[in-house]
Amino acid sequence: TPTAQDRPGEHELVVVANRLPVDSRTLPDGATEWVTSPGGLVTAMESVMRTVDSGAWVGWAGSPGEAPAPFEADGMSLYPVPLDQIDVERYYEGYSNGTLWPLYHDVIVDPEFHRGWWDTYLSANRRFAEVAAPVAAPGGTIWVHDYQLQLVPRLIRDRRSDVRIGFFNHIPFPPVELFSQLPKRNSILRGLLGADLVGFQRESDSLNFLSAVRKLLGLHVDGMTISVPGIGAAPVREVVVQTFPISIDSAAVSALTEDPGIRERATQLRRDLGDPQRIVLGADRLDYTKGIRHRLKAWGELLDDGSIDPHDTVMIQIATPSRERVEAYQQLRDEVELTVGRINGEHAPLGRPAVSYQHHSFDRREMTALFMAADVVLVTALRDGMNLVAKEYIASRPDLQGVLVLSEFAGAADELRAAVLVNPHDIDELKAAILRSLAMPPEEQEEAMRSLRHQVMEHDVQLWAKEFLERLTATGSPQVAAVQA
Ligand code: GDG
Repeated sequence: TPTAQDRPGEHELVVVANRLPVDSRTLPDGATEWVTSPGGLVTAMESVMRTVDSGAWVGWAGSPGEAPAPFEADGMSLYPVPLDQIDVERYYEGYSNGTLWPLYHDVIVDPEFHRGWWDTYLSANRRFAEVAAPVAAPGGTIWVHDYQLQLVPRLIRDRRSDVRIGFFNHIPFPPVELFSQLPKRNSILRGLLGADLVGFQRESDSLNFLSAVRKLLGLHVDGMTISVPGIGAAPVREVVVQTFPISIDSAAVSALTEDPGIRERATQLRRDLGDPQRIVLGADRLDYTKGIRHRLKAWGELLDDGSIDPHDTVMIQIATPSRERVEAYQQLRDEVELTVGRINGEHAPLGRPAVSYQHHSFDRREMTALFMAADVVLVTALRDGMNLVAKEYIASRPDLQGVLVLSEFAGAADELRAAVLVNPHDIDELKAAILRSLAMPPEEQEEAMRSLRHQVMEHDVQLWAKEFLERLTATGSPQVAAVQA
């Protein structure tokens, strides 16, 4: 039920995401300072926020406990949502990352279902909606992001019939046969259907969602439009489903490669590794969806076979720490580190690695230097909404050299057809793809990279955000629909 606090706010565009685009830093005198964390979503939003008079971002500030008061950063108003320790354990680590994440990624590990986690997911989603609903201007736009907040569109809709609500899912949407496992699955679908526009990364995700809505809720679907009956006397609403493959700030990434410091660093990296002829790179969050174990298995076998000489060719695997309190991630880390240790024990020449394994994060400049130095990048995800690393590698190669090995299970495979596409479960195929990439003549690399760059430079994250918001604006305004009915 709408409350007095739900009178409209002043913001034309409100982004709702699990995290605010800032991190807090404690100063020596004990005071808190906010530092913006420049992720992809922030970049995308910056470009569209500039086109509106007043933009806001609603999200968790990153530490459990009381939320700081709303504040301004980078021309945006930030509205922190409070999450306590129990919320972090049950809503974030539990339901979001222990239930939804594995279920939506083809049950690569077993999803855990706990009723207590669901209750907290609901109450946390309610809190995001309570903060977001009152800040949007009359007839404004609210854009909700990702699997942690699937109930938020409906919870906002219940409070504000005048706003346009968009939802974008950054991760896959599973086939109905898997989605059906989820207890409370219909509540999730109804939560999403509070939006006017529901966006997904790839066509198969959109189709999976439509078929879940049809089969589990029995709603009428016409093409990509769902008719949602109103409650009581409320009119039927139309919800549009559409595919919007996310991208990166391509021009900014490409421009970094002109930086003399970064160029020097790319050369130095190769020297530091003992001047190998070839560098093969993997760069991922340490997540079981990324296929790091499959990649290492293939690499280890290529060394065992003698197909790769560790004196000539080095693999770098960056595994950025992630979700370290979730058990499946602790187990994955142990397995990966055991495998890397074995490979190095058996194959590394004295004083240099066969696999240079880095379990920490690098800054953007260092990442670019790594992409510039890498002859081959391995993206072997077992399931991935999009995979931005693939696009970042391409944007980092204006020299048109380098080969991208890309899993067909990453969303990026729909667009990046000129990559060396692989099924990472087929270890022999993966090994053959790696060898083929390492042996690819420069002209062939250039031809593929030219086509890949054409795609990535044209379709950047700014265009992605613009297209989503334009489509959202074109959906029928709920207020107008109500008057017509
Ligand atoms: C989710 C979906 C979808 C990684 N290590 C470092 C670092 N990174 C950066 C990469 C890239 C980003 O993190 C990771 O993005 P991905 O798309 O590869 O993967 P997820 O984190 O799983 O993202 C995914 C995405 O949302 C967007 O919709 O594409 O499918 O799962 O930008 O470069 N960045 C820095 N240091 C590191 O060590 N600076």
